[in-house]
Amino acid sequence: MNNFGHRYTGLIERYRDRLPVSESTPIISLGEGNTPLIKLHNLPKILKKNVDIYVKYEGLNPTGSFKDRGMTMAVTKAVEAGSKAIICASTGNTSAAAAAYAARAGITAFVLIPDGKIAMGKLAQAMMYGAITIQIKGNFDDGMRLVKEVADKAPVTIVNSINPYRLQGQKTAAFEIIEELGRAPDYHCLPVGNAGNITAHWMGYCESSATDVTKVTESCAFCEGHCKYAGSIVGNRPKMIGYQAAGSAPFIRGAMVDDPETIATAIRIGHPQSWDRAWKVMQESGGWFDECSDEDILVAQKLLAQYEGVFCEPASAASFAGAMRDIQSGKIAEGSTIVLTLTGNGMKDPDTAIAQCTGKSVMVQIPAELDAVRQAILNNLAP
Ligand code: AN7
Repeated sequence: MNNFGHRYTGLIERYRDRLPVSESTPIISLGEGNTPLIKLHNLPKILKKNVDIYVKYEGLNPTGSFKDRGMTMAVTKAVEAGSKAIICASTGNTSAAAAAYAARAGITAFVLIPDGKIAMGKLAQAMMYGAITIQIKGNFDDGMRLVKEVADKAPVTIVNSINPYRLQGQKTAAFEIIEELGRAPDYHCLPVGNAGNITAHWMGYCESSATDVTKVTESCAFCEGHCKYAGSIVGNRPKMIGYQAAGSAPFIRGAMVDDPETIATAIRIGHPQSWDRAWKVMQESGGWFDECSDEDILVAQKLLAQYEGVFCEPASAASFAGAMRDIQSGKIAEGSTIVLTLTGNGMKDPDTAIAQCTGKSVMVQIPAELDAVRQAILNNLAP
């Protein structure tokens, strides 16, 4: 069987039957979704634990983060409803995605970003895609409050994750994972900011397991509906684990945080919009929240890059930082299959990356002469 002539055209087309669109909905897509699920080969050996770890590399979406999954839906529905402008507050990735999908749709994007606290690549994206970029003297939470207030007073559609279509699009990542593994993983770890993504993944897993059960009970030739699974949702769903940066960890404190701080600027959020829903996810899935220090996050980011060739941004590395600790302590059991969502591409934040990689072994400066190059090679070959 070959796939000649089959062009992937994005997650709405692929999962049309599980998303709120109709035949006449004008789909705004950049071919998002269908991201690689990469099995880690080297790091599990270093951890000396018998676990299967897969990373869902969402940094390979069209604007470099998982936000594209939600934004294709949110902008599609905004355009369908006749909206001419969208607005969001953002720590950077939502604004990049909103700007790109608005450009694609021929509408205006307004993005509110925290002054000086967004990674350079994300700022470049918002500006280059042509969004009206509004820097506020405040943090993400201030921006979110303002966006909610202004949307009542101006003709703009909010495309933050309080827009329900965002989570609808984002749930498709869970569908892709189940299709590739043939089942849900035992654990699914994500970095948490507003907690929209962890909520969306849980929705996706629940919807999938419900359809699987219906299929089993309807098509099973043996039990005629009398087996132990009949009428119930079988538990092929993961425990969901949410990791926050220690300086921005309202779910760990059990209360909102007013002055969130972390090097992982994407998750520098103290007032999560999906607070209640994320607690429910933990209750239903049997998972947990935990926190990671900035230092652990940066170590995890570098390990993924240098041992597996996978470059994610700092916020994304929180999922690996936390998982490493929980695998080592045995809280995540040996023999488990674990999926980590790497939410954004490392190239979004070159400043943080380069700052970690100074030092002789990484950057060698020499004269432009053959002998000096030869010597640099000999000095730096692995033993
Ligand atoms: C790389 O762009 O909130 O828990 O405004 O960019 O669903 O909020 C970004 C969030 C994780 C957290 N990783 O996801 C924004 C924004 C990366 C992110 C998160 C974000 P949620």
